[in-house]
Amino acid sequence: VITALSGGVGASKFLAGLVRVVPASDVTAVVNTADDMVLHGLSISPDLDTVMYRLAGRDNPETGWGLAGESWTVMGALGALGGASWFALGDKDLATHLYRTQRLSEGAGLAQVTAELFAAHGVAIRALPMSEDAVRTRLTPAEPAEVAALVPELAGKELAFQEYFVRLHHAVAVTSLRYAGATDARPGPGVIEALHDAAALVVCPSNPLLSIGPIVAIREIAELLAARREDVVAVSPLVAGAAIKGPADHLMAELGHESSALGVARLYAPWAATMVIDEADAACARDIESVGMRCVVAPTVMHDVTAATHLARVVLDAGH
Ligand code: FO1
Repeated sequence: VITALSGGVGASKFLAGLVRVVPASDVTAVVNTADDMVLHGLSISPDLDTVMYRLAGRDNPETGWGLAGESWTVMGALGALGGASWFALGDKDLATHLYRTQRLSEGAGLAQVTAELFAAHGVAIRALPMSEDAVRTRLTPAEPAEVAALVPELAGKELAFQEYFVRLHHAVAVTSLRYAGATDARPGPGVIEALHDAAALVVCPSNPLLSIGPIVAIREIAELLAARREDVVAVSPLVAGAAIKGPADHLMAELGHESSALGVARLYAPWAATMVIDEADAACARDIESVGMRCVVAPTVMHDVTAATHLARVVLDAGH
């Protein structure tokens, strides 16, 4: 079994390639849940759903999140009532949140509900929420006035993740980030076994601070990864200092990390022995080796599933 630490869009693309190299039933994804939120009373798990929809072949290729061929009747009606419509929940996507919310209210755990949803979508990989305890990413804006000008009601507040990411379009600088609840959080059901038993451990090309950071903020997960450091292969999501999608590059810089494959390597070096970096960053390879990691240079930009498949092969070879 291959166990992969996973965020949303980048991870889902990588996993779609990985299941072309090994049987989907041999893949376990430990998925970030620190972006999860309750909105309109619904339990929303964006990264789990992004992985599920892409592996089901139902993803929306324009957005990277949500479902293809979506309609927006409910959001339109909600907006007309003056309800919160900044976080766009499509009509079909809403069914996922209704199902999850109902099952959680019946006492099922998030891991169980996730297994049910993946099975209903015919997705054969095993997706494990990193934790069933609430771990939530929160960010402090650098310029309160900037936030106040964009969304007055967020003025002076520490931002919940989706307020930062979606409501403010990750366009405001931040001075700090924390994973609220991580100190006391236990790994989700099956996570420790999946990390312990895996033949190979992979870190998907996901945001180091927003997607991978929360997973390794759970102490038992960090300890197990460190113990298996030799077997951990990570893919840099930064190419030539830039993120393919999302705020990883400027967020790294704002929080005092170099915005480059080397900056990612410094974050991962305590618990990962191998980094895969893009050809555009070949000049970084020596520096990455000097922080104590092996470095493999390959094309990492997943333009399509063929490129993702190639990258998955490189990553699996790098682990041997
Ligand atoms: N991202 C957006 O940029 N705007 C949205 O309105 C939005 C809605 C949304 C609904 C369901 C879902 O599962 C994801 C959604 N996302 C949206 C994506 C999501 O907030 C982020 O991509 C992740 O949390 C970051 O990995």
